[in-house]
Amino acid sequence: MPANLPPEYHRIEAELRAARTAEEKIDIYERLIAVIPHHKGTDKLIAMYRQKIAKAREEGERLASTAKCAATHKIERTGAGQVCLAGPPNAGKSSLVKALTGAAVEVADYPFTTRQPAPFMMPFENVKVQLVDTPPVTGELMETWFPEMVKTADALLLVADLGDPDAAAILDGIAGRLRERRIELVRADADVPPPYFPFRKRTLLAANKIDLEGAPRAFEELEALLDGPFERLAVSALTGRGLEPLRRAVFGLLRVVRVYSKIPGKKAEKDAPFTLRTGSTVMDMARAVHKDFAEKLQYARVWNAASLDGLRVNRDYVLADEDVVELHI
Ligand SMILES: Nc1nc2c(ncn2[C@@H]2O[C@H](COP(=O)(O)OP(=O)(O)OP(=O)(O)O)[C@@H](O)[C@H]2O)c(=O)[nH]1
Ligand SMILES: [Mg+2]
Repeated sequence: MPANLPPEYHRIEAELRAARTAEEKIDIYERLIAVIPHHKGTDKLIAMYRQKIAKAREEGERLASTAKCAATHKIERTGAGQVCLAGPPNAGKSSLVKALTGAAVEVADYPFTTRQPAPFMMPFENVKVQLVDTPPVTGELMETWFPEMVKTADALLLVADLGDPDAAAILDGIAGRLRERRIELVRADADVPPPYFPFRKRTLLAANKIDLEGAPRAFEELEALLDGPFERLAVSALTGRGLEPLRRAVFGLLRVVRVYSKIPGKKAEKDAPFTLRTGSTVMDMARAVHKDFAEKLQYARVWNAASLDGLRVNRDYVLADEDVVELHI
């Protein structure tokens, strides 16, 4: 047991004895990780709690799936990344998903139209981003599975209703409720380390219904009132205004680069990029292509629109969006 654990650690640890459900245990493990000072001597302890969280989640999911509800709330990530929507009833979440993906999403002028989370694929240039449409949430109304879904998504798209004079208060309520679950909403360009606690979620705000009379003014007011540090875009699912910048910004939330693999003597396949986390190196790309490449990689050549024309680089070279890479083994 490493030394220098603060007194809160022992207080929180004592709560474990009374914890019954997987969710209670996860909550305690998360709080323990939050108070453990992070340094070399505590790595193992933190890793142990992470493992316990994973186990408790599995246990929780097993139990919940027998109750047949949680299984429908877990959505497997596909495409370049997963972005979860969040917003109050009738804000236009499903309308935005429908407009951005072209899918047949149910939309109606009464609240609680969407009952279950559901994934849809949004094309952006040559990649697809998974958008998860969700049932409405507010500070008062948020089922327990919702924060868990936000935690596992790559990023969050908050949707505000510019037709609602209380839009700012409602968004603050949502952010507050998520904060209670240790989810902190941060800017799209914020650094998000591995899931230390609290969870940091890159967030974008789509202020919808900018077509309504008085909405531009409501948008300005929202800007002035809102607490969150995230970027805001005024959009209309109805008229399409602002949707292309929104599409690009949603892709930007993922913080990935698209890189193209090229075979010597041939052209790059631009319609099938690899999507890698921003900051990935040539070696990370080799791993994504095939394990043989990762083991035998000697060097790579890189082309890009900006300046490189077949430059020879080593494995640590950090790739930029749209780099063309020829791996040599
Ligand atoms: N004027 C205007 N109306 C919109 C816009 N987007 C959505 N709406 C309308 O707002 C209503 C609610 O839209 P939905 O997309 O179902 O809203 P939602 O947020 O998914 O609602 P829930 O599923 O109940 O949470 C519908 O009547 C839409 O036609 C918009 O940009 N402008
Ligand atoms: Mg909906």
